[in-house]
Amino acid sequence: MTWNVEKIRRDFPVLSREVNGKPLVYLDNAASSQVPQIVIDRGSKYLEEEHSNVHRGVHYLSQHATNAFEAAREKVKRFINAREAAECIFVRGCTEGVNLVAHSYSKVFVNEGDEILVSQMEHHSNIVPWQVAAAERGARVRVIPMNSSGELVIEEYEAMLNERTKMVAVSHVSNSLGTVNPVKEMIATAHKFGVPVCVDAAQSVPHFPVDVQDLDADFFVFSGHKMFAPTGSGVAYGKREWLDKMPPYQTGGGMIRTVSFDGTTYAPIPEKFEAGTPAIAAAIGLGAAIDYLNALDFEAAAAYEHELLEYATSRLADIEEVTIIGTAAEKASVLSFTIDGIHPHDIGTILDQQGIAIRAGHHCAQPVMNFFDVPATARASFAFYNTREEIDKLADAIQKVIEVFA
Ligand code: 7TS
Repeated sequence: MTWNVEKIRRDFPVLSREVNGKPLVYLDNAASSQVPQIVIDRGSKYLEEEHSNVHRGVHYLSQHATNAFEAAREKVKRFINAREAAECIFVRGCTEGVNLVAHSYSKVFVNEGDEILVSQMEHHSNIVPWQVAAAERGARVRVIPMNSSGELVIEEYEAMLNERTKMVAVSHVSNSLGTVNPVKEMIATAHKFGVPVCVDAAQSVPHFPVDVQDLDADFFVFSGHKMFAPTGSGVAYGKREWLDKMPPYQTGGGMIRTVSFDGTTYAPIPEKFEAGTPAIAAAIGLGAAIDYLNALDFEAAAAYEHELLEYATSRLADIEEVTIIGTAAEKASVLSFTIDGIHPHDIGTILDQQGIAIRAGHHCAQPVMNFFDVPATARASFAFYNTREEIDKLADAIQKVIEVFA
């Protein structure tokens, strides 16, 4: 293993702090990942030396800010291998991105009696916008089922596609189960029916390299703050052939070509979908995070992280009282579990006393909790800066939780 995790950890200042008198063990990366020093420095530099509005001024700072903002878009384009930077819309995060796609797409392409497919393991962010958009258009949302391992039932998915289907919305990686869905194959099947696919990539882009052209994704949406960038950054990628036909999601300054009281014409993409002053510092920070990932061996990072997940899975599987929720053959980063007779919130609280940060709750995936008939799970989620020692601490702390409640 060539991955030098101790060296990598030094890039992330927060990882050396203590919490509750113990060294921080940060295992809540699916909620938000930590930020490396070079991303922090890039944000500070913008605020100290370059801050100005974009796309407006002729003055030096504004041009500089515009260049930095558009350079970040180019970095996003290369990172996901989009055909053109204009297909990469800056949004506040995955939630705003899905709302943009759901509402704007549905206004043109979804009509009475149509169907939108979402999977049973989606985050609420990839369910509710589709429910609302479908209701507005007289369409209905249908659910692609999963099995007891937390894998989508692909035969049933294929049987659900028909001439009424107008969209498939599916996560690349489930935030509550860790399942890696076969989105490339699912997209190919949807395309046989002429149906576009919106991939919720919030939990894939931080964990392995992605390629929207190889996947042939129609839309591909993610947040910056789960991929080592600041909050307020995110991307809604869409193929130009769709985005050109979709109406603006929000309107106002920055997205127009001409405005008069007789009517308004819109700017081309990406501006058409970027009304108002964008989160400039956050977008530049996302660009810096991409630089950081590009400078790593991201494939090696993914392999290391996968090994961590397997190690953690085996450590927890050895504890009799623990039940792992989500046992798909293909998984990334996420380990959800329950302990007989102990509420996940109590697990989370006791672990926090040991300096161990995990998430306890429904993870914005209540349909998943209902499916497994649990109110909530405890969830450890990993990044390439976590270590086997941290997983040992997690396993030991879980033993302690069981002893306390015995
Ligand atoms: N989609 C998935 C798969 C997610 O995991 C999340 C956030 C979102 C969408 C929404 O992203 P946001 O940045 O717009 O909030 N998931 C989590 C989580 O698992 N714990 O906290 C947030």
